[in-house]
Amino acid sequence: MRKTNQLSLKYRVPGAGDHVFLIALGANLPSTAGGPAVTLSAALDRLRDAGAEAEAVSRFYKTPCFPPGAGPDYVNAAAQLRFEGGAEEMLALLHSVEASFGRERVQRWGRRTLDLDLIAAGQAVMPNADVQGRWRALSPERQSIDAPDRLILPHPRMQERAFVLVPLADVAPDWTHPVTGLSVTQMVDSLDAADVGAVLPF
Ligand code: A4P
Ligand code: MG
Repeated sequence: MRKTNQLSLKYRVPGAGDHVFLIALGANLPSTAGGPAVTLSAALDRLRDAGAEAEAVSRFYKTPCFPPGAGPDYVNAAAQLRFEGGAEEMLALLHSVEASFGRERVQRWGRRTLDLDLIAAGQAVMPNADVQGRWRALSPERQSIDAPDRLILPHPRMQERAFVLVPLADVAPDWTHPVTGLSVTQMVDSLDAADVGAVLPF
């Protein structure tokens, strides 16, 4: 019985209970608001004003640019937001806030005034476990070339990024990935120690 419940929880479609969203924030260029850290704070204010209030915000971190040499160091953070809408609406709001701080999508993984990624919507898996798994398994060579044209949840690169997971561990250490079953703390522990050590409080 217990097993059945766990399975149905694991792959259920997003629904009314998925109003808790985890997001990652990053910037490595100044915006109209100011330097990257000022931009991240201003973006959280903008999200609150639009109805997506942060229930928890991580410390801000200085992180080396990935891929190495592609630009200046980033400031990264994570937040848990409460928003009375669906995941697609949440992503649209994140994109509109990015645009309002001057984000231009010129080059994938390029420099940016503000990047807001939707990491998770509760335990939702989108569009389904099969497609999420294919994006998660993408080879490193394809990762910088292929970008999804639809919302993928959890964010398919989250488990390999110290600049996402270390801040996320401040706000949701016990959140578990609905497909792999790993907690944020376990995902941090499975990263290269040097990558984790390079994520420093700002
Ligand atoms: N998309 C699909 N699912 C999602 C989701 N869960 N969250 C779509 C956000 N977007 C999602 O995203 C590319 C496409 O994925 C969009 O059409 C979106 O609708 P994007 O934001 O336009 O492109 P991106 O930000 O360049 O790509 P992505 O996949 O978000 O890359 P990352 O992993 O965010 O990498 N180095 C440091 N130190 N710190 C950083 O924050 N960030 C990046 C960007 C590279 N290097 C970095 C950092
Ligand atoms: Mg992004």
